[in-house]
Amino acid sequence: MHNIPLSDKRLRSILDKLTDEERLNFDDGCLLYSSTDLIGKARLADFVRQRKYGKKAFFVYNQHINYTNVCKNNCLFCAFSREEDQEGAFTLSAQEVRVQLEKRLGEPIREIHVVGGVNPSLPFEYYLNLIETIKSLRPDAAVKAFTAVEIDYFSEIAGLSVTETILRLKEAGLSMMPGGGAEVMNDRVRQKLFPRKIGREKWLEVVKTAHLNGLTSNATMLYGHIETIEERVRHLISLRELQDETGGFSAFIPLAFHSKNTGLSHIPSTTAFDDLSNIIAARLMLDNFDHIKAYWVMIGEKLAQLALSFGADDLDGTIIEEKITHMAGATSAKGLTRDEMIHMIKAAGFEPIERDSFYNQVNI
Ligand code: V47
Ligand code: SF4
Repeated sequence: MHNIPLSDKRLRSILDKLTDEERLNFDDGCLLYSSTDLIGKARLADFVRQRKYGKKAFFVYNQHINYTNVCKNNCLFCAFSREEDQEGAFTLSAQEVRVQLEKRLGEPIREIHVVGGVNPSLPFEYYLNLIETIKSLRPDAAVKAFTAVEIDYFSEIAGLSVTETILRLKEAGLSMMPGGGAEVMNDRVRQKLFPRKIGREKWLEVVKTAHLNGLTSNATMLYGHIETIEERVRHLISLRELQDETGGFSAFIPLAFHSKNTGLSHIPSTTAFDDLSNIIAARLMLDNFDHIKAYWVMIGEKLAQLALSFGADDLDGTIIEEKITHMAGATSAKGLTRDEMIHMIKAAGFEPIERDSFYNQVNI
């Protein structure tokens, strides 16, 4: 281990800490982003990745349902949302969700990933009914639904505490929460990009409540817009601190900003260097997170495959019909087959492990 070649000598102190399994600090995090010794820092991330999983790489057979794109939050970085009366606005009825699920009933789907906008016209019962409908058609799949943003909103319209709201959703069949809506947990960034959406304290509080009530969740960070390296590192440290308290996070997913059709369309695409540096920094800073996902929808299939050697251990899933990133100009496929995922993983020298939402291996 000590022989790992590092062109950037400043990475040596990080190597020493990793060897001793010592926690990295804020300055280490900043160095992991700013050092241009991409291969050196990748070796550090791969060392930790292999210590945990060897050559295993996970994926899930999943399906996405976006139930509405009507949203009152108007985040500047979003190409997905619409006003209620705007062209292209949609809200799926339970029957329409049923039809989407029925189209793929023959496939061994393990996870249904459900998210939508904050739609002022829907009552709390709509969401309970949505989960119940999915569960009735897919009793064996985990329903991974609603970000902290949505759950906070449900508690407001239902007149219930966040705990009660979560318990009602659990009773209806909710299994876990996806990691969206965190963006960059920082007031400066929030004021400029998503002033109407919940901020750091609320996001962390809702997620903590979910964890304390028996739900696991993921966490994300939207990078590549106006945030600084320091703001990214503080975001990671906030997640790490909550994970120390609850242990409820399952995976972290860095989300590469896509600017097309957004209020920030002048911002260029993220670079491969930055996409991979985000995977590396996440793997090394989030020492208490089991899984780091390379989300192929956002960084493309080819870079996601390489990310497996830069600290990632999971490629998310087959998906089908991704909308949020494609409306913002993503050029990746809208879905992949199981065979394509297996091929991507094997061709990179890794062992594909098909998993369920809780990282139990399932037989192929
Ligand atoms: O919350 C919105 C982000 C998120 C854009 O938990 C954008 O397993 C890029 O959270 N460019 C939704 N990103 C996606 C998400 C997710 C994806 C895959 C797996 C999991 C999981 C979670 O996408 C939103 C927002 O942060 N987003 N607009 C955009 N233009
Ligand atoms: Fe609404 Fe989410 Fe888009 Fe923000 S990112 S406008 S909360 S759908």
